[in-house]
Amino acid sequence: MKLSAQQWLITQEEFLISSAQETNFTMANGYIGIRGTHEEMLPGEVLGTFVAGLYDQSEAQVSEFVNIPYFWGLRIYINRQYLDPTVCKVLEYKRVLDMKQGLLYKFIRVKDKQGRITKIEGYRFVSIADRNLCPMTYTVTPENYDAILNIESIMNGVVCNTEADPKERVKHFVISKMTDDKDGIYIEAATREKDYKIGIASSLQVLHEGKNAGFNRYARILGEVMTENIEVQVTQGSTYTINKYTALVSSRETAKDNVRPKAKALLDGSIELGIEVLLNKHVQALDQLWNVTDIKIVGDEQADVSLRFNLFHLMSCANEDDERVSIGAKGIHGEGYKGHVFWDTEIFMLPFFIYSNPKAAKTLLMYRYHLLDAARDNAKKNGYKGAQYPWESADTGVEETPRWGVDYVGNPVRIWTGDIEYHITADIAFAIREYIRATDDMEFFLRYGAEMFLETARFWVYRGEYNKEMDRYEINDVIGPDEFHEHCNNNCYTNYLAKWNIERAFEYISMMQEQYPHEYSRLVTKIGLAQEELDFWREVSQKIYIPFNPEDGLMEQFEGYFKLEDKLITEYDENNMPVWPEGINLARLDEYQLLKQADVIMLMHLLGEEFDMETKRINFAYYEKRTMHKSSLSPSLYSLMGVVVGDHSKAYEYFMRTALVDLVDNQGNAWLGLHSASTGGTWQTAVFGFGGMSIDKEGVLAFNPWLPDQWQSMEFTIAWKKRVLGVKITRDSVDVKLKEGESGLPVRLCDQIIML
Ligand code: IFM
Repeated sequence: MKLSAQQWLITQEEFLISSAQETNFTMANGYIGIRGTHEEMLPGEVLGTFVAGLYDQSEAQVSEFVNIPYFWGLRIYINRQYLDPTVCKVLEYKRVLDMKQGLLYKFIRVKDKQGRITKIEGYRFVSIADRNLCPMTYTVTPENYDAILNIESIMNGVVCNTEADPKERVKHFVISKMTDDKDGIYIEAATREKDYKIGIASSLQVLHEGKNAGFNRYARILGEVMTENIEVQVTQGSTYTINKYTALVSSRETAKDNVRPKAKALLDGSIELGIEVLLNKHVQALDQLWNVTDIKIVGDEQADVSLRFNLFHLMSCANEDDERVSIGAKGIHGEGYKGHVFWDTEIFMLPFFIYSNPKAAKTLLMYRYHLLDAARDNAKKNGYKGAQYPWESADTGVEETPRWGVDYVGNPVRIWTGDIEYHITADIAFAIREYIRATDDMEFFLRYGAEMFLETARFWVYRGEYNKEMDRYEINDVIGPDEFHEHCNNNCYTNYLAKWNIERAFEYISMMQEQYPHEYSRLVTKIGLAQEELDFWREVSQKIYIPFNPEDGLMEQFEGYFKLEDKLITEYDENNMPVWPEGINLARLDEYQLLKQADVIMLMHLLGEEFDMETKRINFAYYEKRTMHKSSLSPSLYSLMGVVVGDHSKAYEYFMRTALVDLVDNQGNAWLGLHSASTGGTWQTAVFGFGGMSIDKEGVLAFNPWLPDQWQSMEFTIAWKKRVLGVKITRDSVDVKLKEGESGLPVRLCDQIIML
């Protein structure tokens, strides 16, 4: 294996234990995610292995992503003495995330206390081609000694969730089986609440010049740890290969009693193929994704590589073959937010998939469709009709937001988002429309999308409260995207999208009545929607109150917002993040106009065509000075809206802040997992912001780019209405080519329409 060219690599040169780096070096394939800890399981490292969609509650407040047994353990002993890299002198060290090949490479030369120098080099990956397989291979060279090496492969069940917090710590599984199959070992865990079975079969080989060189193989059961050991007589200067094959299967995808046979069969099959073939298959599958995903920026290496890093991890989160999972706020890269799915997926990540891998986008929307009944139950439980999607979602679709957390100063605090952050319901409707607009996938729309769209619209109709005095419908006691302010009335973003959801539902209804009468009547029968009810919908949609002052052009984030104490941001820290203005009481953030994250500006991005440029400019200028970007969902929005309104001054800075959020850990919480919304925000900033890509009023794909000073060009690929387009933007040109699909497609380049 040869490492790829520099623009594909993220390199760690220094031997250190960094939990942020563990996130950055996570290997994931949409099915499994394994954090980038070292194989030796070093002190201070927190092991993290997750299976998408595998949640369990046990003693936790709510269902959470189960941190399953860690199986990438590997230690080397020289004459039975552990070669501990934290005790040895590290002579050379490098770990490299090779994004082109989707692997984590390691090179280390260490000298132990006896002066013995050992070189270890190799890589590990989780296969995109065969999602259950997680192979690793290392070569070991004793540079100045002969010895017997003991190679110990470890499967470690001594892991739990929220390890660092004694109160929240939970062990979600018991080890239910451990067997030594003579040619490998097997452990099986069973989750304690839901009884999911997780079977892991693993096998170790030690080779010299392609031939088996190991002797004295034995397995050990050590409580919740199981090891497989092989000894090998090594001679100075010779190189030995350690292959560790692993197959993981869970009862999410097969019958419980088939978990073990399936894991074993997959393991045997992978050994037969060998590591190189497995790697080739994986790289080929990845290549196909990169062909439609990669973005090349010429003139700015840091932007180029860090953008690619975001794309790599975002695409590693999706499994286009599993409609029962979505992507959590922290990817499959950590325990943060308990693996839950938020609006982050539909609003921040989904556009990337819509325009690069529509099949994966559809799968993500199908996750919501499969949980539509749960959303209906949720609405009903809260006294409404229609479908109310949970703010935090896991596998069943019930509301999973924990009720308690801690605030910025460490005080216990009631979390209200699960009760009143309603906008996610409209966000999902918005995402459905975005998918349809870009793909024309009417089959999806008629079978699934329309039902979700109408049921979400229906929710808003009943969530509205009629204010007789003002003759308007209000949506009170909510949290909008900016979570510093809770229990707000008439949050502009929420109300606007609620109205939009109902109005677009009417458009879809007319379209279906005209073009798909049969499907329409099937749908209204299924959801029990009568014409009289639609009259009520119409009345509500026309009267939903939107807090907007036409005199100064400002949208008021929520009723009463402008009366709050006004503190402006004037200082920025070394990461260019806003510093709290002086005199702020962090326990009373609701008393100020300061925002946690984009709110009105978010709305103007999503529904760009509904606002004129002047309104966008006025609101951008107002809210930018008050946004603290305490959520990683925020900077990308200000970057791309900065470009839209022609305030380029900070567009690049905000872009880099977003692109580097995990790489330089500028929010200080990368250890919790990938900032997956921000990865999508990075893509959106590049394509919608700098690339200026939008859909114009006639539904034509349009490009009106602006490139940061140092960028000479940017190239990307777009999936659009069953075609694939290649886009190249230079400082003075935009070129769009049809790469695949039918010709005769109109595209707008700045003010000119061309036909592809
Ligand atoms: O969905 C976000 C929210 O907007 C801000 N707090 C974190 C959530 C998960 O990323």
